[in-house]
Order: sequence, then structure tokens, then C-alpha cells
Amino acid sequence: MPYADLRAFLHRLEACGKLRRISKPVDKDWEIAAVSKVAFERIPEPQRAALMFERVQGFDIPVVTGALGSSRSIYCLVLDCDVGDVQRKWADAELRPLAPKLVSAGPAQENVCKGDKVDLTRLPIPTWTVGQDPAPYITSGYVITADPESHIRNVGTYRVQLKGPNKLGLFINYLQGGRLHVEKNHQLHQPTPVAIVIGADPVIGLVSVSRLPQDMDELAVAGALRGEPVDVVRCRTVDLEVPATAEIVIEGVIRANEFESEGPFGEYTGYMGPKAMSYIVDVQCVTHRSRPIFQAFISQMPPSESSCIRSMGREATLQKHLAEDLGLPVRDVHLLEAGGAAAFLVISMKKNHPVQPRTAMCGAWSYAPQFGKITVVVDDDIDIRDVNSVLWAISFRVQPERDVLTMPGMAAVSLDPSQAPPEVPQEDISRRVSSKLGIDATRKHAFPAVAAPPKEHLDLVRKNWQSYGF
Ligand SMILES: Cc1cc2nc3c(=O)[nH]c(=O)nc-3n(C[C@H](O)[C@H](O)[C@H](O)COP(=O)(O)O)c2cc1C
Ligand SMILES: [Mn+2]
Repeated sequence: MPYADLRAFLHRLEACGKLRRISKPVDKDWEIAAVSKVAFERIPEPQRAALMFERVQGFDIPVVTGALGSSRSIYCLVLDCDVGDVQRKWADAELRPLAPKLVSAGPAQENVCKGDKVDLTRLPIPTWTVGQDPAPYITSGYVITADPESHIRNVGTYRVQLKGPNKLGLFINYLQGGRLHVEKNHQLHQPTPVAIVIGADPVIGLVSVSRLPQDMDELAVAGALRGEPVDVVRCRTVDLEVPATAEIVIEGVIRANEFESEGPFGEYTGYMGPKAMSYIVDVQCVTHRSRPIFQAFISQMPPSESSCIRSMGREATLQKHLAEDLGLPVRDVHLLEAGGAAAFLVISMKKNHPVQPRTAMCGAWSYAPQFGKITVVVDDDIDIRDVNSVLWAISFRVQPERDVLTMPGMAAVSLDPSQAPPEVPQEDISRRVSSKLGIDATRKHAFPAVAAPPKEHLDLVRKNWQSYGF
């Protein structure tokens, strides 16, 4: 049974012991960020839970963080599958998307505030990097736009700065789906209708943070992932549709060809992302459920919820591309969380031709140009989720002159602070171009046997482990 909404999923998390309710009153302007961060650092990954801040001082709306990706097992609960099935689930959903179903009414519009009644300061939007972010930020908006020509919808999560009771700043980086829609409208000197969804069936959150082909409707992929179409309702003031069971929906328009300073913002790289000249959203309507829940993603320094949810979905779609579309003998792909699930990519393969490692690198770089600034290819005996194992392969299966390549003039990892100092504007072209490093750490010839006690001896000792006094 798919989750009907965010609430149904939170109930499931609670039943699995993966929702922690915090009843102590908290200040949204520093405490939610700090408690979420300490929870991330104190609680080992397998035991991490979503955090429900029930009493946010000055607001009657609770805030939930870590609901979709404070651990891999929570991510798997969203998809309702085992870790080993995540990639298959994504691949199937992309092959057989299921279009959303338009319904005439939904709880997302139980309450409607239009025009003068709109007041975004009544939402408990947290401040994250206190003293550095200029304002509160919505970190888990599912930003919906439509292509002005094809009308194909895009859903993407982009940072949203609170600028006033009915004004937001929206940062959509280059190469992103939503940005293409805005740029097409800019060419025509028209504003871009936008709907920002906060809190919905968690599967919608996962497609929102995942890069899918531009002609693919993320809500249709969400439908396939959940096994039933997503019910959508028409927005009240813009020509868009939103999930019918969303908690909160902000409707507005992105001004045509107007930009305003937005940021800096504490980013997924673990550094402050520079100020940018970003889009301006004039908000004309807010709809919400009765007793809505405000959801936020935990980002900043990896590992974070942001790096967890990005890595799992990105790995799945990249694996499918390399193995199924290109037919390469790729076994596993991993975007290290230390690299914000973007900068550092490792691919394992059962190579049967010496050019395949480089083919895999090029395949990854062309499919996802901003990822894998450092890309390492290893043989399939290496567990690429074990950093030590990867570094072992790099140490002893690589001859730098023969096996390392750099490729200039490639796309940059977004917001990579090694590109340029903070004073260089975000829009500067130098921030978009980067070189790539490829390391072929597969064996190029027969290798000596691995030096370890014979397997039968190790198995015997493992069996009798306690007899050695451990
Ligand atoms: C917490 C979080 C915050 C994000 N913030 C931004 C952002 O501000 N701008 C941006 O371009 N991408 C941001 N992303 C990445 C996009 O969500 C991701 O690239 C996604 O694929 C975008 O959807 P699209 O491919 O349909 O454009 C963020 C992701 C997460 C998980
Ligand atoms: Mn997209």
C-alpha cells in the first residue's frame, strides 16, 4: 500500500521506532538546525530517526526533519523495499512511469489564503546557518513548474529564501530542470507560474531531489515508485497541479527577467554557498491542510539527510544508465557522502575489455555532467561502500602515468568552493567549468594472490570466535 501522504509515512516511521517526538519548546531560528545536527552526529546511522518538533515557539505548526533520509533504512521505508532492491525500483519506475490522476478536491486545499491574507511569516521556516544565512530557508520545497512549450512538468528541490510575507528568493542552479522552464519564459518575457509543495507522500520528495530525464514528469515516476498514480488537484491561482494530499502549497509567479540577491546559504558541500542573483517569487496564494506539518531537509556539512537522499537515488539512475543503456558490466556505483553525493564517484565493474573503465567514466560524465569530479573505477572484488577497500585499490592497482587522466572543460560540481573564491559571483562562468579526474584502479594484468590466511582457516576461527576469549 503506498503512503497516502506525509502523515501516513510518519505513522509508519513511528511504528518502526524511527520517529522521535521532541515536546520541549524549540526556537525555529537556531534550535531546530542545531538539534538536528547533533542528532546526526550523536546517533549512529542505523538508529537515526526522523525528528518531530512538536512545539515550535510562536507557531502552532510542528516541524519534522530527517523524515526521508536520516538513514538508508528510512530511505528504504519510503520506497518500501530492501536496500538491495533500491536500484531496480528506480530503474523500473523510469521505464514505466505512471501519470498522475487529476481529482476535483483534496485536503491540500482545506484552507486557502489568497492575496492580502498571504503571510509566509506564519510558517515555521527554520534558520539553518545562524549568523551566516541572511534569512530562514525552505529546504524541502518540491518546486513545480511546467515547460511553456511542451507543458511537461518538472519537480525539483531548490533552496527558497524567505524575503517577506509574500515574497521568496529561489536559487535554481544551471542545468537544472526548473531553470530551463524559467529561462524559456525569460526568452518570451513572461513570468513563470510556480507551486512550492511542502510535505507530501515521501516518494515525491525522493523524485524531487533526483535528476531525471528532462522529458520525464517526476510525478509520473513517483506514481510508478508508489505503484499507484499520485492524485493531483489544480492550483487555485496558477495553471499547475499539485499533490492532493500535500501539507502546504505556496502558489506564485517567478518574475520575468528580474533577479535579486539571494544567499549566502550553508550548503551541502559543508561550506557556505555564495550569494547569487536569483529568481524572485511573488506569492499569491497559500493552501494547506488543517493542522499542517512543516517538513524540512537537513543539509549543510555531509553526511546529512541531503547527502543520503541524493546518493541513493542518483546511484540508482546512474547504475541503470551505465549497465542497461550502455551495456557495461557495471556492478555498483557509489557517490561518497563525503563528496556531498556529487563530487566523488566510485564505479565497480567486472571488466572484460581494457577500455571499459574509461568508457564507464565517460558514460557517467555525460549522463550526469556535474557529478564525479573525481571518478574511480575498480574491479568487482572491491566493496565500493568501504572506503578502505577503495583506497587499497587506488594504492596498488594504479600506475599514475598510465591510469590517471584529467579532462579539462567539463561541468563543475555545483557550488564546489574549490572553483573560485567567495567574492566571485555565483553566475560567473568560471564556476560552471571544471576539470575531472579519472582513476582506473582496475587490475591491468594478472595479479599475485591476495595475502591472507586461507579461507577455511578464517571460517574455522569465525565459527569458534568466542573460544578465543572475545
Ligand atoms: C536539501 C536539498 C537542497 C537542494 N538545493 C538546491 C538548490 O538550492 N538549487 C539547486 O539547483 N539544486 C538544489 N538541490 C539539488 C536538486 O534538488 C537536484 O539536483 C534535483 O535533481 C533537481 O531536480 P531537477 O533535476 O528536476 O532540476 C538540492 C537538493 C537537496 C536534497
Ligand atoms: Mn527534473
